[in-house]
Amino acid sequence: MTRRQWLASLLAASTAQAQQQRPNIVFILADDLGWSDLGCYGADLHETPNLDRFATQSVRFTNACSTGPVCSPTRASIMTGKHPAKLHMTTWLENAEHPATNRKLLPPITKENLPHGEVTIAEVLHDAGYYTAIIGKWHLGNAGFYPETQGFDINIGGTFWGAPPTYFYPYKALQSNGEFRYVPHLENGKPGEYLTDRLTDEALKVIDNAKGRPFFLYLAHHTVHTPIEAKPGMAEKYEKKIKPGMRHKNAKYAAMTQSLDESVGRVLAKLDQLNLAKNTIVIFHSDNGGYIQQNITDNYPLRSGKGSLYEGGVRVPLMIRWPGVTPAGKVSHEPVVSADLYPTMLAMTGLAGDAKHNADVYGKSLAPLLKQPSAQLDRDELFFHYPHYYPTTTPVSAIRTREWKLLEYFEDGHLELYNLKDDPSEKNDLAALMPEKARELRARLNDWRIQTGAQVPTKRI
Ligand SMILES: [Ca+2]
Repeated sequence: MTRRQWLASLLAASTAQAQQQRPNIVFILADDLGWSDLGCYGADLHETPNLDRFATQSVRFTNACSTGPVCSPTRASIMTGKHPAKLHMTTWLENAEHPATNRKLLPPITKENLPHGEVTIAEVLHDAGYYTAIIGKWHLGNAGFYPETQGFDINIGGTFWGAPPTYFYPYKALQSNGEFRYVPHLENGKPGEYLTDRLTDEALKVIDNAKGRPFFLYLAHHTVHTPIEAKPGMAEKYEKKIKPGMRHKNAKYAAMTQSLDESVGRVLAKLDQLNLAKNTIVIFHSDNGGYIQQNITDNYPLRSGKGSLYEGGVRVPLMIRWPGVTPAGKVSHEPVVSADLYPTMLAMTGLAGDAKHNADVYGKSLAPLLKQPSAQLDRDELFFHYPHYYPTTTPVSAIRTREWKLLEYFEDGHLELYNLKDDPSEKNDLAALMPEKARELRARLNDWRIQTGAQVPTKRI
């Protein structure tokens, strides 16, 4: 061996060792899971023993918000750390280029595809030697913009669509609008096979296939999004359990939540079994508040649900287990947002990412809170922007501080002001009583919209 070869082999060995020392990341994202849907967040009907146990091993956030009140905006912010308003991806993809034209305002036309120029967390991790896999829902672009083009080695199931046609194999069906919808790469299933279980099987294979390489497993479950379909025999237990006065009343939804919980239990058990838990960060989160139409769920004590910028639309579960760092079973009450997870993942893996991209990142690293859950971040407010219609809302922006929340509705410009400390259910609008506070917060919100280049709705002619 020449000296040059010897040096090269030494360098390769040390690079491999550095890669091995980097922690794996398992990021489990639930779809439409509401803030109070889990036992450890106060659910009354649902049973989630695995997630409740995970809470005792993690830092659990009580004021975590999704960056958007619907699917795609939050997912874009997780992938890039940027605000959906900055990305011009403020609504779900199927809605992006076809805004409502029969309402008082005309919502902006927004982007369907996450641009290739964005540096996704998968790209950063992939470039650092990680084996990167998405299992489940993508919802960030058409075929030319699928996960394979954004840093993922493996894509099982990720497409343009935001929901499966059915949770049962073969996961394909003709929709009422004539569209044939399917979930790809799940061939060779068995009749009766259930999507949440199958995606978990695929996730476990990723962990096996990593074979010593650091891995990033983004398990983006479709559950508990519609269609509300439970595994046979699982809903009956909840039917019997429902009592008058319970806030959750949907046995099938409860069963779907149980399937999600079982998936988390299987993934955590796999990490234990392969002795990987000590070097694997696990994040559990949801992409927006619970869906309150059709009596599916209830985000009590929070107001409203998916689509809305009241707390029920954006407050979601978030728990993070960072081995050797997070104290077990602690709670952080600091307001945080999904976009924070991008810089958090950089901090946890010790990777710098792309300086130019990072300059436009909205999120802040949660590492200080994961080390010291009673700490506060150096950030005074969070901003939300949804210039679109949904059954729960008209176009709206919001600013929230640790104590205050102001919503500005675009149709008539009216402001609503709530004190979240005294009034977490947002029942008492203080805007008329405290006009100075409302004006101050409105000015900060407006400044942020201008700085961010947020798209706003226009008057219909
Ligand atoms: Ca969603």
